[in-house]
Amino acid sequence: MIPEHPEATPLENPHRPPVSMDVTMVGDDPEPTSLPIEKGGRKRPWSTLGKQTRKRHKELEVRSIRQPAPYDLDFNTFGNAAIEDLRTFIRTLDKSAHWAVTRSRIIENLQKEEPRGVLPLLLKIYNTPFDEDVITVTNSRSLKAYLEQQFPKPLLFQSTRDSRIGAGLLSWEDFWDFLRKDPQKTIDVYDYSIVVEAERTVRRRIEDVIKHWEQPRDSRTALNCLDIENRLAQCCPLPIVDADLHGRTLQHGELTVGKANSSWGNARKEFCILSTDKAISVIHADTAAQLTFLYVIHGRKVIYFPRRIDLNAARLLARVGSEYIKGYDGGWAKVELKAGDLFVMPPSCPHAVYTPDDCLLVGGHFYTSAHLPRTLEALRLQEENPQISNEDLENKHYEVLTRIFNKFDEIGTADEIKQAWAACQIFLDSRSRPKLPEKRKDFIKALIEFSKRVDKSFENEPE
Ligand SMILES: O=C(O)CCC(=O)C(=O)O
Ligand SMILES: [Fe+2]
Repeated sequence: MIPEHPEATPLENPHRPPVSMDVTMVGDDPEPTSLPIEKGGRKRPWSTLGKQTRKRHKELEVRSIRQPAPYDLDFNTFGNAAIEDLRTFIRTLDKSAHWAVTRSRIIENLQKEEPRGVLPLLLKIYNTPFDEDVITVTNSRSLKAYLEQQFPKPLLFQSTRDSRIGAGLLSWEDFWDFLRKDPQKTIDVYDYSIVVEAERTVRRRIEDVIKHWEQPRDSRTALNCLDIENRLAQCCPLPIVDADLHGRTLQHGELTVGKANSSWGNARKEFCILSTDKAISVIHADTAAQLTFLYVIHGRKVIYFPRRIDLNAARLLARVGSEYIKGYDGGWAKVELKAGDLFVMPPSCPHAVYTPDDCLLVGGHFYTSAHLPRTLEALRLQEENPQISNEDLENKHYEVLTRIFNKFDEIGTADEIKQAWAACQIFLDSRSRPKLPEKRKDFIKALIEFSKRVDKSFENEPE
Protein backbone atom coordinates (compact mmCIF):
# COMPACT_ATOMS: atom_id res chain seq x y z
CA MET A 1 0.00 0.00 0.00
CA ILE A 2 1.54 3.30 -1.06
CA PRO A 3 -0.02 6.20 0.85
CA GLU A 4 -1.18 9.20 -1.11
CA HIS A 5 0.17 12.68 -0.52
CA PRO A 6 -2.82 14.93 -0.77
CA GLU A 7 -2.16 18.61 -1.39
CA ALA A 8 -2.42 20.38 1.92
CA THR A 9 -4.92 23.22 1.99
CA PRO A 10 -5.38 26.00 4.51
CA LEU A 11 -8.06 25.31 7.06
CA GLU A 12 -10.55 27.55 8.76
CA ASN A 13 -9.45 28.18 12.33
CA PRO A 14 -7.86 31.62 12.81
CA HIS A 15 -4.36 31.40 14.17
CA ARG A 16 -1.94 34.21 13.44
CA PRO A 17 1.73 33.41 13.07
CA PRO A 18 3.47 34.06 16.40
CA VAL A 19 6.94 35.13 15.21
CA SER A 20 8.09 35.74 11.69
CA MET A 21 6.41 34.48 8.59
CA ASP A 22 7.78 31.25 7.28
CA VAL A 23 9.26 32.67 4.16
CA THR A 24 12.78 32.40 2.92
CA MET A 25 14.78 35.28 4.31
CA VAL A 26 17.02 37.46 2.20
CA GLY A 27 20.32 35.77 1.62
CA ASP A 28 19.12 32.20 2.22
CA ASP A 29 19.08 31.19 -1.45
CA PRO A 30 21.02 32.57 -4.40
CA GLU A 31 18.04 32.76 -6.76
CA PRO A 32 14.30 32.72 -6.26
CA THR A 33 12.57 29.56 -7.40
CA SER A 34 9.39 31.24 -8.64
CA LEU A 35 9.20 34.38 -10.68
CA PRO A 36 6.88 37.23 -9.75
CA ILE A 37 3.88 37.44 -12.01
CA GLU A 38 2.79 40.57 -13.81
CA LYS A 39 -0.79 41.84 -14.13
CA GLY A 40 -2.40 39.70 -16.78
CA GLY A 41 -0.58 36.62 -15.57
CA ARG A 42 2.63 36.73 -17.63
CA LYS A 43 5.86 36.16 -15.78
CA ARG A 44 8.34 39.04 -15.92
CA PRO A 45 12.02 38.09 -16.21
CA TRP A 46 13.64 38.48 -12.83
CA SER A 47 16.47 40.64 -14.15
CA THR A 48 14.08 43.40 -15.35
CA LEU A 49 12.74 44.14 -11.85
CA GLY A 50 14.09 47.03 -9.79
CA LYS A 51 16.44 46.20 -6.93
CA GLN A 52 13.94 47.16 -4.20
CA THR A 53 11.10 45.22 -5.78
CA ARG A 54 13.37 42.23 -6.22
CA LYS A 55 14.31 42.43 -2.57
CA ARG A 56 10.66 42.62 -1.52
CA HIS A 57 9.76 39.65 -3.68
CA LYS A 58 12.66 37.71 -2.32
CA GLU A 59 11.62 38.44 1.25
CA LEU A 60 8.20 37.08 0.45
CA GLU A 61 9.38 34.04 -1.40
CA VAL A 62 8.10 30.85 0.09
CA ARG A 63 10.48 28.03 0.81
CA SER A 64 9.30 25.06 -1.19
CA ILE A 65 8.05 22.15 0.82
CA ARG A 66 9.64 18.84 0.14
CA GLN A 67 7.27 16.19 -1.14
CA PRO A 68 7.41 13.13 1.09
CA ALA A 69 8.62 9.95 -0.59
CA PRO A 70 6.29 6.93 -0.71
CA TYR A 71 6.64 4.15 1.83
CA ASP A 72 5.41 0.64 2.27
CA LEU A 73 2.86 -0.35 4.89
CA ASP A 74 2.26 -3.72 3.30
CA PHE A 75 5.23 -5.41 4.91
CA ASN A 76 5.63 -9.05 5.87
CA THR A 77 4.34 -9.83 9.36
CA PHE A 78 5.80 -13.36 9.33
CA GLY A 79 2.38 -14.57 10.54
CA ASN A 80 3.15 -13.01 13.93
CA ALA A 81 0.04 -11.74 15.73
CA ALA A 82 1.92 -8.91 17.48
CA ILE A 83 3.38 -7.54 14.25
CA GLU A 84 0.01 -7.91 12.53
CA ASP A 85 -1.66 -5.86 15.27
CA LEU A 86 0.91 -3.12 14.97
CA ARG A 87 0.65 -3.10 11.19
CA THR A 88 -3.13 -2.69 11.45
CA PHE A 89 -2.62 0.15 13.91
CA ILE A 90 -0.14 2.04 11.74
CA ARG A 91 -2.16 1.53 8.57
CA THR A 92 -5.27 2.94 10.24
CA LEU A 93 -3.37 5.88 11.68
CA ASP A 94 -1.57 6.56 8.41
CA LYS A 95 -4.82 6.55 6.47
CA SER A 96 -6.52 8.99 8.81
CA ALA A 97 -3.53 11.37 9.10
CA HIS A 98 -2.79 14.00 6.48
CA TRP A 99 0.56 15.56 5.66
CA ALA A 100 1.08 18.46 8.03
CA VAL A 101 -0.04 21.83 6.75
CA THR A 102 2.77 24.34 7.07
CA ARG A 103 2.60 28.11 6.94
CA SER A 104 4.75 27.98 3.79
CA ARG A 105 2.17 25.78 2.15
CA ILE A 106 -0.64 28.12 3.17
CA ILE A 107 1.25 31.10 1.73
CA GLU A 108 2.16 29.12 -1.37
CA ASN A 109 -1.51 28.40 -1.99
CA LEU A 110 -2.42 32.04 -1.42
CA GLN A 111 0.29 33.03 -3.86
CA LYS A 112 -1.31 30.84 -6.50
CA GLU A 113 -4.69 32.46 -5.82
CA GLU A 114 -3.26 35.98 -5.84
CA PRO A 115 -0.91 36.42 -8.78
CA ARG A 116 -1.27 40.23 -8.94
CA GLY A 117 1.79 41.19 -6.94
CA VAL A 118 3.15 41.65 -3.48
CA LEU A 119 0.63 44.07 -1.93
CA PRO A 120 -2.56 42.15 -2.71
CA LEU A 121 -0.76 38.98 -1.60
CA LEU A 122 0.23 40.62 1.68
CA LEU A 123 -3.37 41.70 2.24
CA LYS A 124 -4.56 38.20 1.57
CA ILE A 125 -2.01 36.74 3.97
CA TYR A 126 -3.05 39.30 6.57
CA ASN A 127 -6.73 38.39 6.22
CA THR A 128 -6.35 34.64 6.06
CA PRO A 129 -6.68 32.51 9.15
CA PHE A 130 -3.55 30.41 9.67
CA ASP A 131 -4.02 26.93 10.95
CA GLU A 132 -0.70 25.25 10.49
CA ASP A 133 -0.10 21.79 11.96
CA VAL A 134 3.59 22.23 12.39
CA ILE A 135 5.72 25.35 12.72
CA THR A 136 8.50 25.33 10.16
CA VAL A 137 11.77 26.92 11.17
CA THR A 138 14.24 27.85 8.49
CA ASN A 139 17.38 28.62 10.46
CA SER A 140 18.90 28.74 13.95
CA ARG A 141 17.59 32.26 14.48
CA SER A 142 13.94 31.30 14.07
CA LEU A 143 14.46 28.10 16.09
CA LYS A 144 15.83 30.23 18.94
CA ALA A 145 12.86 32.63 18.70
CA TYR A 146 10.30 29.83 18.90
CA LEU A 147 12.07 28.09 21.76
CA GLU A 148 11.57 31.26 23.78
CA GLN A 149 7.81 30.87 23.41
CA GLN A 150 5.17 28.42 24.50
CA PHE A 151 4.86 27.15 20.94
CA PRO A 152 1.61 25.24 20.52
CA LYS A 153 2.64 22.91 17.66
CA PRO A 154 5.79 20.92 16.95
CA LEU A 155 8.69 22.72 15.29
CA LEU A 156 10.06 21.32 12.04
CA PHE A 157 13.29 22.09 10.26
CA GLN A 158 13.75 20.41 6.90
CA SER A 159 17.33 20.40 5.70
CA THR A 160 18.25 21.34 2.18
CA ARG A 161 21.44 20.87 0.22
CA ASP A 162 22.86 24.08 1.65
CA SER A 163 21.20 24.49 5.00
CA ARG A 164 21.62 22.34 8.09
CA ILE A 165 20.77 23.06 11.70
CA GLY A 166 22.37 20.39 13.91
CA ALA A 167 25.96 20.18 14.94
CA GLY A 168 28.04 17.12 14.25
CA LEU A 169 27.88 14.59 11.49
CA LEU A 170 27.97 10.95 12.26
CA SER A 171 28.63 8.38 9.57
CA TRP A 172 27.07 4.93 9.74
CA GLU A 173 30.62 3.53 9.81
CA ASP A 174 31.55 5.57 12.89
CA PHE A 175 28.37 4.53 14.60
CA TRP A 176 28.88 0.80 13.93
CA ASP A 177 32.53 1.09 14.97
CA PHE A 178 31.36 2.63 18.23
CA LEU A 179 28.98 -0.28 18.84
CA ARG A 180 31.47 -2.92 17.75
CA LYS A 181 34.00 -1.73 20.30
CA ASP A 182 32.07 -3.54 23.03
CA PRO A 183 30.19 -6.39 21.35
CA GLN A 184 29.53 -8.12 24.67
CA LYS A 185 27.83 -5.12 26.21
CA THR A 186 24.06 -5.06 26.26
CA ILE A 187 21.39 -2.60 25.17
CA ASP A 188 17.64 -2.48 25.62
CA VAL A 189 15.87 -3.39 22.44
CA TYR A 190 12.22 -3.24 21.56
CA ASP A 191 11.61 -6.49 19.69
CA TYR A 192 8.43 -6.50 17.62
CA SER A 193 8.38 -10.27 17.22
CA ILE A 194 7.53 -10.74 20.91
CA VAL A 195 3.79 -11.23 21.20
CA VAL A 196 3.23 -10.04 24.77
CA GLU A 197 3.58 -6.27 24.71
CA ALA A 198 4.84 -5.92 28.26
CA GLU A 199 7.73 -8.28 27.44
CA ARG A 200 8.87 -6.62 24.23
CA THR A 201 11.66 -4.57 25.77
CA VAL A 202 14.53 -7.02 26.14
CA ARG A 203 18.20 -6.72 26.95
CA ARG A 204 20.34 -7.94 24.04
CA ARG A 205 24.05 -8.20 23.44
CA ILE A 206 25.32 -5.68 20.92
CA GLU A 207 26.78 -8.43 18.73
CA ASP A 208 23.33 -10.03 18.49
CA VAL A 209 21.74 -6.72 17.50
CA ILE A 210 24.38 -6.29 14.79
CA LYS A 211 23.78 -9.84 13.53
CA HIS A 212 20.04 -9.21 13.38
CA TRP A 213 20.60 -5.93 11.53
CA GLU A 214 22.81 -7.66 8.96
CA GLN A 215 20.20 -10.24 7.97
CA PRO A 216 18.54 -9.70 4.60
CA ARG A 217 15.82 -7.06 4.95
CA ASP A 218 12.89 -9.17 3.95
CA SER A 219 13.75 -11.93 6.40
CA ARG A 220 14.30 -9.90 9.56
CA THR A 221 11.67 -8.66 11.99
CA ALA A 222 11.80 -5.05 13.20
CA LEU A 223 14.00 -3.95 16.09
CA ASN A 224 14.02 -0.56 17.78
CA CYS A 225 16.92 0.45 20.04
CA LEU A 226 15.47 3.51 21.74
CA ASP A 227 17.98 4.06 24.45
CA ILE A 228 21.60 4.20 23.31
CA GLU A 229 23.48 6.99 25.04
CA ASN A 230 25.18 9.17 22.44
CA ARG A 231 28.84 9.27 23.44
CA LEU A 232 30.03 9.89 19.92
CA ALA A 233 29.45 13.44 18.79
CA GLN A 234 27.20 16.13 20.18
CA CYS A 235 24.56 16.67 17.53
CA CYS A 236 22.03 18.85 19.38
CA PRO A 237 21.39 22.17 17.60
CA LEU A 238 22.82 25.08 19.59
CA PRO A 239 19.54 26.96 20.13
CA ILE A 240 18.29 23.90 22.03
CA VAL A 241 21.45 23.77 24.13
CA ASP A 242 20.89 27.46 24.94
CA ALA A 243 17.20 27.09 25.76
CA ASP A 244 17.65 24.01 27.95
CA LEU A 245 16.72 25.14 31.47
CA HIS A 246 18.76 22.47 33.18
CA GLY A 247 21.95 23.69 31.51
CA ARG A 248 21.03 27.30 32.18
CA THR A 249 20.44 26.55 35.85
CA LEU A 250 23.84 24.90 36.17
CA GLN A 251 25.57 27.77 34.44
CA HIS A 252 23.79 30.44 36.46
CA GLY A 253 25.99 31.88 39.17
CA GLU A 254 29.19 30.42 37.71
CA LEU A 255 31.76 33.18 37.81
CA THR A 256 34.04 31.57 35.28
CA VAL A 257 33.72 29.72 32.05
CA GLY A 258 37.00 27.97 32.78
CA LYS A 259 36.93 24.31 33.65
CA ALA A 260 38.62 24.63 37.06
CA ASN A 261 36.02 24.48 39.87
CA SER A 262 33.18 24.34 37.38
CA SER A 263 30.00 22.64 38.51
CA TRP A 264 28.91 22.31 34.91
CA GLY A 265 28.50 18.65 34.01
CA ASN A 266 27.30 17.25 30.75
CA ALA A 267 23.75 17.83 31.91
CA ARG A 268 21.93 17.27 28.68
CA LYS A 269 22.11 13.68 27.65
CA GLU A 270 21.61 12.87 24.03
CA PHE A 271 20.45 9.45 22.99
CA CYS A 272 20.66 7.61 19.70
CA ILE A 273 17.69 5.75 18.33
CA LEU A 274 18.65 2.95 15.99
CA SER A 275 15.68 1.45 14.16
CA THR A 276 15.34 -1.13 11.44
CA ASP A 277 12.77 -0.33 8.82
CA LYS A 278 9.16 -1.21 9.76
CA ALA A 279 9.71 -0.32 13.43
CA ILE A 280 6.58 1.20 14.92
CA SER A 281 6.03 3.15 18.13
CA VAL A 282 2.42 3.42 19.23
CA ILE A 283 0.90 6.62 20.60
CA HIS A 284 2.59 7.96 23.72
CA ALA A 285 3.78 11.19 25.32
CA ASP A 286 7.44 11.40 26.31
CA THR A 287 8.12 11.08 30.00
CA ALA A 288 8.24 13.78 32.69
CA ALA A 289 6.57 16.41 30.49
CA GLN A 290 9.85 17.26 28.81
CA LEU A 291 10.23 18.76 25.38
CA THR A 292 11.82 16.34 22.92
CA PHE A 293 14.03 16.94 19.94
CA LEU A 294 14.60 14.36 17.23
CA TYR A 295 17.39 14.98 14.74
CA VAL A 296 17.69 12.44 11.97
CA ILE A 297 21.23 11.42 11.04
CA HIS A 298 20.49 8.69 8.49
CA GLY A 299 17.37 7.16 7.01
CA ARG A 300 13.81 8.25 7.57
CA LYS A 301 10.97 8.50 10.11
CA VAL A 302 7.33 9.39 9.80
CA ILE A 303 5.94 11.07 12.91
CA TYR A 304 2.20 11.26 13.61
CA PHE A 305 0.72 13.78 16.06
CA PRO A 306 -2.70 15.31 16.79
CA ARG A 307 -3.52 18.61 15.08
CA ARG A 308 -4.33 20.17 18.45
CA ILE A 309 -1.75 19.52 21.08
CA ASP A 310 -3.20 20.57 24.38
CA LEU A 311 -3.52 18.79 27.67
CA ASN A 312 -6.82 17.37 26.59
CA ALA A 313 -5.09 15.33 23.90
CA ALA A 314 -2.89 13.78 26.61
CA ARG A 315 -5.98 13.23 28.78
CA LEU A 316 -7.68 11.43 25.91
CA LEU A 317 -4.58 9.27 25.44
CA ALA A 318 -4.78 8.40 29.13
CA ARG A 319 -8.39 7.31 28.73
CA VAL A 320 -8.37 5.50 25.38
CA GLY A 321 -4.87 3.99 25.30
CA SER A 322 -2.00 3.96 22.88
CA GLU A 323 -3.56 2.25 19.87
CA TYR A 324 -6.82 4.15 19.62
CA ILE A 325 -6.79 7.07 17.23
CA LYS A 326 -10.28 8.50 17.26
CA GLY A 327 -11.49 11.54 19.17
CA TYR A 328 -8.43 13.79 18.88
CA ASP A 329 -9.54 17.33 18.09
CA GLY A 330 -8.75 18.05 14.44
CA GLY A 331 -7.52 14.49 13.81
CA TRP A 332 -3.92 13.52 13.04
CA ALA A 333 -1.13 15.10 11.01
CA LYS A 334 2.12 13.47 9.90
CA VAL A 335 5.55 14.66 8.82
CA GLU A 336 8.40 12.90 7.11
CA LEU A 337 11.84 13.37 8.65
CA LYS A 338 14.93 12.69 6.57
CA ALA A 339 18.64 13.05 7.28
CA GLY A 340 19.36 16.54 8.61
CA ASP A 341 15.74 17.22 9.63
CA LEU A 342 14.84 18.32 13.13
CA PHE A 343 11.52 17.90 14.95
CA VAL A 344 10.85 19.47 18.36
CA MET A 345 7.78 18.52 20.39
CA PRO A 346 6.23 20.59 23.19
CA PRO A 347 5.65 18.80 26.54
CA SER A 348 3.14 15.94 26.59
CA CYS A 349 2.65 15.88 22.84
CA PRO A 350 1.09 12.52 21.93
CA HIS A 351 2.91 10.96 18.99
CA ALA A 352 3.38 7.70 17.12
CA VAL A 353 6.30 6.85 14.87
CA TYR A 354 6.86 4.68 11.81
CA THR A 355 10.31 3.91 10.38
CA PRO A 356 10.01 3.42 6.61
CA ASP A 357 13.78 3.03 6.09
CA ASP A 358 16.56 1.95 8.47
CA CYS A 359 17.23 4.98 10.60
CA LEU A 360 19.72 6.48 13.02
CA LEU A 361 18.63 9.57 14.87
CA VAL A 362 19.85 11.58 17.80
CA GLY A 363 17.33 12.86 20.30
CA GLY A 364 17.13 14.47 23.68
CA HIS A 365 14.76 15.78 26.30
CA PHE A 366 14.84 19.24 27.83
CA TYR A 367 12.77 21.89 29.60
CA THR A 368 12.24 25.52 28.62
CA SER A 369 11.10 28.57 30.60
CA ALA A 370 8.10 29.32 28.43
CA HIS A 371 6.77 25.78 28.66
CA LEU A 372 7.36 25.37 32.39
CA PRO A 373 3.68 25.87 33.40
CA ARG A 374 2.64 23.29 30.81
CA THR A 375 5.34 20.94 32.10
CA LEU A 376 3.91 21.15 35.61
CA GLU A 377 0.38 20.41 34.43
CA ALA A 378 1.49 17.55 32.22
CA LEU A 379 3.77 16.05 34.86
CA ARG A 380 0.85 15.92 37.26
CA LEU A 381 -1.21 14.23 34.56
CA GLN A 382 1.48 11.57 34.06
CA GLU A 383 1.70 10.98 37.81
CA GLU A 384 -2.00 10.14 37.74
CA ASN A 385 -1.82 8.29 34.41
CA PRO A 386 1.59 6.64 34.00
CA GLN A 387 0.29 4.72 30.98
CA ILE A 388 0.50 7.82 28.75
CA SER A 389 4.27 7.49 28.53
CA ASN A 390 6.61 4.78 27.27
CA GLU A 391 8.95 5.45 30.20
CA ASP A 392 8.36 5.68 33.94
CA LEU A 393 8.91 8.73 36.09
CA GLU A 394 12.19 8.40 37.91
CA ASN A 395 14.12 10.21 40.64
CA LYS A 396 16.35 11.83 38.02
CA HIS A 397 13.38 13.70 36.52
CA TYR A 398 12.38 15.18 39.87
CA GLU A 399 16.01 16.04 40.62
CA VAL A 400 16.35 18.08 37.44
CA LEU A 401 13.10 19.91 38.13
CA THR A 402 14.16 20.55 41.72
CA ARG A 403 17.35 22.21 40.47
CA ILE A 404 15.38 24.27 37.99
CA PHE A 405 12.91 25.57 40.59
CA ASN A 406 15.71 26.36 43.05
CA LYS A 407 16.94 28.95 40.55
CA PHE A 408 14.02 29.77 38.29
CA ASP A 409 13.14 33.05 40.02
CA GLU A 410 16.67 34.21 39.16
CA ILE A 411 16.72 33.19 35.53
CA GLY A 412 13.14 33.49 34.25
CA THR A 413 11.58 36.73 33.04
CA ALA A 414 9.06 38.41 35.39
CA ASP A 415 6.13 37.00 33.41
CA GLU A 416 7.59 33.51 33.14
CA ILE A 417 8.16 33.47 36.89
CA LYS A 418 4.56 34.53 37.58
CA GLN A 419 3.19 31.89 35.27
CA ALA A 420 5.30 29.12 36.78
CA TRP A 421 4.31 30.38 40.24
CA ALA A 422 0.63 30.12 39.31
CA ALA A 423 1.08 26.61 37.91
CA CYS A 424 2.93 25.39 41.05
CA GLN A 425 -0.38 25.35 42.80
CA ILE A 426 -1.33 22.14 40.99
CA PHE A 427 1.31 20.35 43.05
CA LEU A 428 0.92 22.28 46.26
CA ASP A 429 -2.76 21.35 46.37
CA SER A 430 -2.13 17.68 45.69
CA ARG A 431 -1.26 15.14 48.34
CA SER A 432 1.91 13.14 47.85
CA ARG A 433 1.38 9.77 46.22
CA PRO A 434 3.12 6.80 47.80
CA LYS A 435 4.06 5.08 44.53
CA LEU A 436 6.01 8.01 43.11
CA PRO A 437 9.83 8.30 43.25
CA GLU A 438 11.40 9.31 46.54
CA LYS A 439 12.91 12.52 45.15
CA ARG A 440 9.47 13.92 44.44
CA LYS A 441 9.50 15.18 48.05
CA ASP A 442 12.51 17.40 47.33
CA PHE A 443 10.79 18.67 44.23
CA ILE A 444 7.68 19.65 46.21
CA LYS A 445 9.92 21.38 48.76
CA ALA A 446 11.60 23.31 45.94
CA LEU A 447 8.19 24.37 44.63
CA ILE A 448 7.11 25.57 48.09
CA GLU A 449 10.32 27.57 48.51
CA PHE A 450 10.08 29.00 45.01
CA SER A 451 6.49 29.97 45.66
CA LYS A 452 7.42 31.72 48.93
CA ARG A 453 10.24 33.66 47.28
CA VAL A 454 7.93 34.81 44.50
CA ASP A 455 5.21 35.77 47.05
CA LYS A 456 7.79 37.86 48.82
CA SER A 457 8.94 39.55 45.65
CA PHE A 458 5.32 40.61 45.03
CA GLU A 459 5.40 42.57 48.28
CA ASN A 460 8.15 44.75 46.85
CA GLU A 461 6.52 45.15 43.46
CA PRO A 462 4.84 48.45 42.62
CA GLU A 463 1.09 48.11 41.82
O1 LIG B 1 11.52 6.27 16.77
C1 LIG B 1 10.64 5.69 17.37
O2 LIG B 1 10.14 4.62 17.02
C2 LIG B 1 10.08 6.29 18.65
C3 LIG B 1 10.82 7.44 19.17
C4 LIG B 1 10.09 8.02 20.35
O3 LIG B 1 9.10 8.65 20.19
C5 LIG B 1 10.57 7.74 21.72
O4 LIG B 1 11.55 7.02 21.90
O5 LIG B 1 9.95 8.26 22.67
FE1 LIG C 1 8.48 9.48 22.04
